[in-house]
Formats: sequence, structure tokens, C-alpha cells
Amino acid sequence: MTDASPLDAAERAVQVLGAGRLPEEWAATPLTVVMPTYNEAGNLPGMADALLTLPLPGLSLLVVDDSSPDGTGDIAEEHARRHAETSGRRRMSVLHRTEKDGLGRAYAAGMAHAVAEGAHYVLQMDADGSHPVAKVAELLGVALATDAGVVVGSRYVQGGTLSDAWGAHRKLLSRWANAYAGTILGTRVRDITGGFNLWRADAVRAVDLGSVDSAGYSFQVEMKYRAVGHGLDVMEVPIHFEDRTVGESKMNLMVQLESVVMPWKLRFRGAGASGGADGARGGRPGTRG
Ligand SMILES: Nc1nc2c(ncn2[C@@H]2O[C@H](COP(=O)(O)OP(=O)(O)O)[C@@H](O)[C@H]2O)c(=O)[nH]1
Ligand SMILES: [Mg+2]
Repeated sequence: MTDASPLDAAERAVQVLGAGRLPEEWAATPLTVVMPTYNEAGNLPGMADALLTLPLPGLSLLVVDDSSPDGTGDIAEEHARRHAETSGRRRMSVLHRTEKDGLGRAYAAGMAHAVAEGAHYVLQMDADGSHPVAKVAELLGVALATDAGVVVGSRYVQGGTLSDAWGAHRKLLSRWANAYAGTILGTRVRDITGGFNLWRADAVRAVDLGSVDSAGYSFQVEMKYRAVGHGLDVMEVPIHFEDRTVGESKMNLMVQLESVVMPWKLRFRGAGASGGADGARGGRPGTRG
């Protein structure tokens, strides 16, 4: 990892991952999955079980619930009690917040908490099954094998795909929203709006969560823009993005408006993005996009 270029390291990572399992010492890396929930009672238990049965003993799950009226917070709490500790770290815990305060605020609180508790890596992940559990080890492996501060589970690099349940119109809208933010901000991160992102702890500290402006979904864009501005390497690994089958999307007009305005705000404020898009790498690990 020290004497090879990031490119060689990424190629090695892909070889290791091709074996289907991370080496033991990598699998034990303290990794916290931060999962914001609002009315995800039908999704959360299955997601938690899928994550906690991965061959990743270092993985902990932190649910950030905004007092969901459907009782997601209590269900998560009960589930957490059933999962035992490993080597002193709780496998699952819940951060309860008093009111619905937006996806971005929930992530900021959860990621700060995870890093303060000693996580070496933090993974952002939705509770609705859109993000593939089977890719978690690969994201971690790529992060460990390279200098990447952020590894993006990407819908928009070669090999990335969108749910077949999405019609052409919705796919186009998603692509357009991604291109909109990326073009205004001049970044080469291909999936800048995506929400399945692995962060190295020092990268989380570098972006300074306390000063993040976005309350809602534009958090994803703002965080990656900040990462690039701080000179962190951003790598993208292709994923298949599934449509949610249970529960409802929390996307609303306010959230959409914030996402339209935020790229302009960030661009004109600078947001410490002096490095522009340099440092962003697209494509499979080992390729430059
Ligand atoms: N804690 C919290 N979680 C939220 C909030 N808004 C959305 N979420 C969660 O964020 C994730 C993504 O939201 P989702 O509605 O699936 O967004 P979509 O995929 O863009 O339609 C899900 O796990 C939601 O439950 C919020 O205000 N607070
Ligand atoms: Mg969703």
C-alpha cells in the first residue's frame, strides 16, 4: 500500500476482492454504517440482519431515526438489543432525534457520532434496500487498498445500473439531476448525487460536518464537493441501484428546491473547493475516468 501507485493498489484490491472475501485483518476494520430512517419499519429489520451477517466482524450499524411515527426507532432499538457486542464495540445502536429534520442533518449527526466513537470508516447507506449490501465489502476493500478518502457506490460509471422498475422518464430525471449538479460544480465525480458512499474517518473530519449547509438530499452533493475541494481522492465503484419495494420515498418539493439551489450556492461561495475537480477518479478501480 505504501510503495505502489494508487492504480496498482486498486488493481490489487480488485484481485483480492475477486476472491470474494476480504482478508481477515481488513474484515475486522472498525466500520460504521450510518443509516438514516424515517418510517422504514418494513425495511429496517431486514437491512440490519443482512448487514450484520456479512463476513465483516468490524462492521457496526448506527441507525439515525427522526422519531418515525411508524415506530422505526423502537423497532431498531429492540433489534439492537438482539445483536451482541464484538470486541467491545456494539454491533448496532440507534441515535434518536426528536423531529424530522432532513436526510442531510441526520447523516451529519450520525457520521460525527460514528467518527467520535472510533470508526475508521463510515458508510452512508439508505434503509430502503436501494443500496446493495453485497457491495459493502468491495467498497471497504477499495478504500483500504488505495488512497481514496471517499469511495462512491456509483450508478454512473461503466457497469453501474439503475433499477428496471424505473421508467425511461425517471432514469432520465435522475441522470439529469446528477449532470446538473456536476456541471455547475465542475467536478468529475460521476455520481455526485448518490447516497452510497464510504468515507475514511480523517476525510469526514476534513470536510467539517458542523459547517455543512444542506439539510436534505443535497448533502450528498455538498459532501463530495467538499471532499474534492480538500484534495481528497474520490473513487467510484459501479453498483446496481434498486427501487424501494416497501414504504414511501421522503423526497418532497422543499428537498428538490434545495437540490436545485445548492450547487449554485456552493459554486459561488467556493466552499473551499479551490482544487476544483482534480483528484476525482471515475470508472472501475484501477482506471481513470
Ligand atoms: N432520519 C431521517 N431519515 C430520512 C429523512 N428523509 C429521508 N430519510 C431516510 O433517508 C433514506 C433515503 O430516503 P428515500 O426516501 O428513500 O429517498 P429517495 O430514495 O431519494 O426516494 C431512507 O432511509 C429514508 O428513511 C429525514 O428527514 N430524517
Ligand atoms: Mg430511496
